Amino acid sequence: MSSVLERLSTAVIAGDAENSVKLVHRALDKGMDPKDILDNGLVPGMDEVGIRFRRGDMFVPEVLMSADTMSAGLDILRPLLAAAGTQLIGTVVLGTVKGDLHDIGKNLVGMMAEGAGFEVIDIGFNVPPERFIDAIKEHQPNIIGMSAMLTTTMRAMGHTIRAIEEAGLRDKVKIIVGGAPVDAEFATRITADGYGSNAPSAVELCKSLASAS
Ligand code: B1M
Repeated sequence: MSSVLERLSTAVIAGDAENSVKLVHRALDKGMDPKDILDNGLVPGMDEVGIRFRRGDMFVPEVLMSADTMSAGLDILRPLLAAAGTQLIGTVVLGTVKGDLHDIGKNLVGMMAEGAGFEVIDIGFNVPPERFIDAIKEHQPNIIGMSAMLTTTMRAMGHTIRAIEEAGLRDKVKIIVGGAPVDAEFATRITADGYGSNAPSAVELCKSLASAS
């Protein structure tokens, strides 16, 4: 018989939110530490989802269901973790840049980053540079993540980085970019700190940047 935490990981992979909520409650009833339930139940499930998505064995709708399942479990644990003063890995502010209304990919990155243990502040789509700047001042994130899906809006990423520099905040954050028309060469050109080709790779990048900061 597998452990509650193993079954919780399996529920996340299967996108079975109802079961994951039951299993989180069962683990808490057994006296398990909320951080242990997060680190050894929910997170390994979401890590496996990332691996399968990258391999092409899972597709966007399934990943969204897994992310919802992860969020359902996290909703129960979040107040308990906060009460225990548990440190999350870091904070990520995410937005789709000015002029761009596409947010599905950005949402996927946010859900997976949350699943990996980040606090995610989603500032939406069509976000002008000044809103990114306000969010840096308000939330003091480790990482700013910008998404763009149009060749016409990817330029707004560079404008946003310049605005963050001009506001004197560039050394306070790492900046990553992603979205279909964006690539690593473009990211380097606009002086971003990194590029994620998909949601799992964006999360891996966030983890390495947060641990280095
Ligand atoms: Co639009 N659209 N769209 N659209 N749309 C595209 C992007 C397009 C490629 C379709 C096409 O022509 N074949 C094309 C862009 C062409 C170009 O610029 N080269 C296009 C166009 C032209 C337009 C309009 C201009 C159409 C019009 O009105 N004439 C218009 C623009 C509106 C605007 O933004 N100002 C428009 C509008 C829309 C809708 C509003 C109808 C809708 C968006 C709804 C929404 O997002 N809530 C929409 C959609 C759905 C698409 C397609 C069909 C799907 C996009 C999507 O969600 N993919 C898209 C065609 C396509 O891609 N097949 C298309 C799924 C998503 C999971 O993938 O977003 O790539 P993606 O995210 C991936 C990675 O890119 C990466 O990780 C994600 C998951 O692995 N990633 C990041 C994304 N952000 C990241 C951030 C990171 C790291 C990784 O770090 C921070």
